[in-house]
Amino acid sequence: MPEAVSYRIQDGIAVATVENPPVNALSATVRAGLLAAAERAAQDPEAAGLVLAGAGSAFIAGADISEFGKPPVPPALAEVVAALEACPKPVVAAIQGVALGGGLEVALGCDARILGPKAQLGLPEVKLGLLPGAGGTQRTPRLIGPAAALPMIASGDKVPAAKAVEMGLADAVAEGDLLRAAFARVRELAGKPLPARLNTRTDRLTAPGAREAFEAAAQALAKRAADEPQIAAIIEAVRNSFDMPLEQGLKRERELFVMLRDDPRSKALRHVFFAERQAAHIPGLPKETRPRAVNQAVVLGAGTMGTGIAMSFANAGIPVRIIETDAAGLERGRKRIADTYATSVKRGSLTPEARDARLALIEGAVGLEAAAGADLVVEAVFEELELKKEIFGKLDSIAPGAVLASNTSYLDINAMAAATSRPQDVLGMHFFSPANVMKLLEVVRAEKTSPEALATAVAVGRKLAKVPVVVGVCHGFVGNRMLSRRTQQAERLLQEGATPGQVDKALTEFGFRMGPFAMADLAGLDIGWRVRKATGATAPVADALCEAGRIGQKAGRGYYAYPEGARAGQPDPEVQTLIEGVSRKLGITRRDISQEEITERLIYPMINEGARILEEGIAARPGDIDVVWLYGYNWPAWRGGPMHHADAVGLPRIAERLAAYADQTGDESLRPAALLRQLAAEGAGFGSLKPRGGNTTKAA
Ligand code: TC6
Repeated sequence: MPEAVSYRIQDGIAVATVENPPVNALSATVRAGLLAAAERAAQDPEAAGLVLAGAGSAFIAGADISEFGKPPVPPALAEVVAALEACPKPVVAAIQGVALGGGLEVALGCDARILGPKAQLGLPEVKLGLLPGAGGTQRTPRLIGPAAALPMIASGDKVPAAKAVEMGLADAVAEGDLLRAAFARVRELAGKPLPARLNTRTDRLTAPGAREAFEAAAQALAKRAADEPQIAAIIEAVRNSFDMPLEQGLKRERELFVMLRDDPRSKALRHVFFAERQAAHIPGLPKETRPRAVNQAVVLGAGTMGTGIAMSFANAGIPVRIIETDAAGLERGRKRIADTYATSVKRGSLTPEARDARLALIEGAVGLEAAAGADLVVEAVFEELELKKEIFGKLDSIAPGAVLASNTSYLDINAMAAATSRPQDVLGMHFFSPANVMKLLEVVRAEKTSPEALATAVAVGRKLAKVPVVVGVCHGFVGNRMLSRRTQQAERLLQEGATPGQVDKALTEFGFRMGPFAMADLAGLDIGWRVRKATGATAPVADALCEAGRIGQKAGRGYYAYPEGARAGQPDPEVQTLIEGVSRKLGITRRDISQEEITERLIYPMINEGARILEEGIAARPGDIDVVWLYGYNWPAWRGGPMHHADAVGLPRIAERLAAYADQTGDESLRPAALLRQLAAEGAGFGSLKPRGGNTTKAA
């Protein structure tokens, strides 16, 4: 028998244990092992029944996602489940950890599911753009009823042990030893006629009101079903449990699974799953590196970012001190925090007790001296390099031993590090606004940052429930550097003939929740204006809007008009006149611009900048760039991130379009980057690149 599943007899019962670290995914050898165990137990005179168990912390986390898209290797999972269901002896799943996807489908082939207290059951396939493909859509409704099965499958959320028993998804939570409890269940069932298994049960389907309740649940998903193919497929498959015998229902489920699996949207979501996990594997980090403990954090600055960052620490249970230069600034920060938590309590997402516990972890202080005793300092003061250098110079001695991080969005971390006597302790921790909500954390590794400091920032980021991505020093790092290319093109498209509405529509139809101009109105145009004035940069349309007092929603007018009470902007003829004036002044003849051109001119220059970022080693992998865009800028997950999208479109096309736009507009920044041209010529994609920066180590 393949060793990924061991088989032994204990107390007259066969125990098959899945041992395929890290999460006992159902690779081909595990499937073969389970099938063999079911067949062996059926014949084994010493076995009164069979218990399935998982070694380590997971029962079975599901299919091995990395196998999807490769030629299938028998046995299929459906065959394994059918063999369990055909076993003439009782079969019990002893579930101590996660039983997800195919892992739960295996357990549904058993007579009973006995749980450990930490067990979690779920069918998360929907999050990968799939539906359960080994009977989950047919057996779950037969076990808990279609009206309960549908939302469970459509949400993909994990169900904790006690709730699983309450729903009827599992039989009991073991008191004491799980294996003993599973054995007891086998003995209860052994030697008598076995209760009906899910392949023959129909009582849940024929119960009075079952169909009506199911249709109501399906109706509640109508909007999602229109947008997400897997939701429509899940509804269809679960509905089939009423209308088709099991065999036929399973066949249709399989067809739907294959259709979804081969859809580029599911491929993109699977890419996201692995890209997010790959980001934790950091190049050049020695294996023995251990993060430092962070028991006290300090945040400098009680502005929007500082308070958001402080809340992130408190939300994760880490004591945090916010420092301001004066009492009034501190008070404004306190109010901002109190208001944010009050809104959460009002919405019901936070209990008053949890709010009080969080507030108790946040203290305020005036003056930099209060940074003494910190294990980690996150600086979030004004974006002025000289000010930051001065602060870092002082922190050096005020907070000895602390990791010193800057939340700067653009500025040179190497220069800040050079202002201290211990540059190895300095790095960037770039949060995204609102910092207590957004999941992205760019961890900026400066020239002299030590592995230990880097590991500390990554570990803290994880504790804060962020997705940390390690990037190098450059203006704007990964996310904002690419964003600036899009912003530049959005402005130019207006000058050349597009309207703000057309530009925004191109991006919302691409899948973003908001276009660049609606976003700019929401964030306020004045900040960028101030930066441009300070650096001598110009954006003629944006500048003209600001000069006319149109600084965004807060002024009731920006790229759009916001008449009293309107949340969504409305096109404003005054803006059109103003843009046309700018075009005239610049000597540009306005033209009609197709939506295709608008989309390509917004997206392809970002990809081009991503290629430069990879060339320079600022990001180690294209997947890291994708993760930055997914969690920092709400890139639509089903498009997998900009670099995955580029591979899906094909690099030759992108290189060719960029060259054509560079010729057409004379804008040399659009010229395809060397790496993009090279990969396009080789017929390769970004996905074929090896990580930069040496061997990787998974951050602890
Ligand atoms: C399905 O079952 C369909 C069946 C139908 C068939 C016809 N496959 O997340 P972590 C790796 S669809 C391959 O960091 P955690 C992961 O890449 C599947 N690899 O740990 C990482 O590798 P690394 C339905 C997998 O403790 C390592 O394991 N199931 C898989 O925070 C640790 O992962 C799911 O969608 C996999 N299925 O969370 C479940 N799962 O060390 C997906 C994990 O090289 N998995 N890996 O970086 C999860 O939700 C979580 O991984 C977890 C563990 C809750 C199992």
